[in-house]
Amino acid sequence: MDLNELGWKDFFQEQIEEQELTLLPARIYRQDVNRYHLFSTKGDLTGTLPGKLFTETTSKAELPTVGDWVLTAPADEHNPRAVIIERTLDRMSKFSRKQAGDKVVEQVVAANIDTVFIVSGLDDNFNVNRIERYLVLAWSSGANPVIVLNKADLCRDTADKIHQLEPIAMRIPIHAISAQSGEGVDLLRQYVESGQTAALLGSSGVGKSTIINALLGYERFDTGDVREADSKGRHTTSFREMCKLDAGGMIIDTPGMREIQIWTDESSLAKSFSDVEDYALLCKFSDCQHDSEPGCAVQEAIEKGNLEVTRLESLRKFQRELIHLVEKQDAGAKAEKKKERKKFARSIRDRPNKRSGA
Ligand SMILES: Nc1nc2c(ncn2[C@@H]2O[C@H](COP(=O)(O)OP(=O)(O)OP(=O)(O)O)[C@@H](O)[C@H]2O)c(=O)[nH]1
Ligand SMILES: [Mg+2]
Ligand SMILES: [Zn+2]
Repeated sequence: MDLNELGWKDFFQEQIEEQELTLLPARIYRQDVNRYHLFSTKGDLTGTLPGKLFTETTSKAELPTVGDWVLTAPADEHNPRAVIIERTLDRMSKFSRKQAGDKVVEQVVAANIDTVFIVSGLDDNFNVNRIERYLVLAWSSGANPVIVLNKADLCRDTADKIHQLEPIAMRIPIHAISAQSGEGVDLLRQYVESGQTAALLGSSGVGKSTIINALLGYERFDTGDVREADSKGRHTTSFREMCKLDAGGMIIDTPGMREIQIWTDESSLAKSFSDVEDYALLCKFSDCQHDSEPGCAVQEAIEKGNLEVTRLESLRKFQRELIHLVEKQDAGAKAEKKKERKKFARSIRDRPNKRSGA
């Protein structure tokens, strides 16, 4: 494999400093705690992260993850496959969510991806609100979202379901496929040509691993049954993994997400709702809340049937979530600072007194 096939771009080359030219670039395809599996021009490698990288990192999201490019040095003269990760290169894109649970921590699910496939089943799994939520995350990632509706073989009203997605998808491509019969799978190949990287995201049981197997032409990943009652999956895939497609291109399988809590910012949210935002620019007042102000272009578009009222409602809901997220983040940062101040005070208090000591 040459570097370009692995997804190397000028963006990464430009980050390499003179003194790093002897280091070997490699790309993480799987992570087991502090053991990284890497693709490189010298074949597969296993890398570890030196302790200093842990202590120097201020947030978990900065640690290398699947899809990341790292610079490596040999770790063991007897084992050419073992390397030390010296540095993670800046990311071109990243798909993040808020880590599940209470803590306000960013989890980077996949890095350096060109396309995010948002996968949904056309069975009982189909849910417009959930797809809208994934789109908010995808728009914040810096990669291009593509909606994949799988299990077309189980659905009799595919055209109607695509129609339901039109207001939220804006101009994003929507592909209805069946990974099981193979129908439409080839439509996805245009996003994973040589040098490109895509990640599959979606709930458990929608067929992410089955789609990759169909693209590969063999059963590379385990797949699992869904519950008949509600089409829910059983969380068959338990770790993220990137693999190479024969025709070029890299694809990342991910475990089905239980919660999709947003991790975004104001400007990315505006991108996900550019339909509403385009009208908002035309409102008479620049701080228009789109309620009952005179000259509100958003309300006018809704009245004329050019914009679905649900889009404005969704935008407001996500804005509230974002405010909540930022508040929790601030509170978390404050608590962290307080803890640090206490630790510092303790260290001063406990410091042996040089003058009285000796
Ligand atoms: N009828 C039908 N079943 C499918 C299709 N694609 C996948 N399945 C089935 O759906 C079930 C779940 O597929 P998986 O590929 O394991 O789903 P997943 O998204 O990887 O699920 P997790 O790994 O749990 O996140 C399996 O029984 C597949 O055989 C399809 O196009 N049509
Ligand atoms: Mg899977
Ligand atoms: Zn307005």
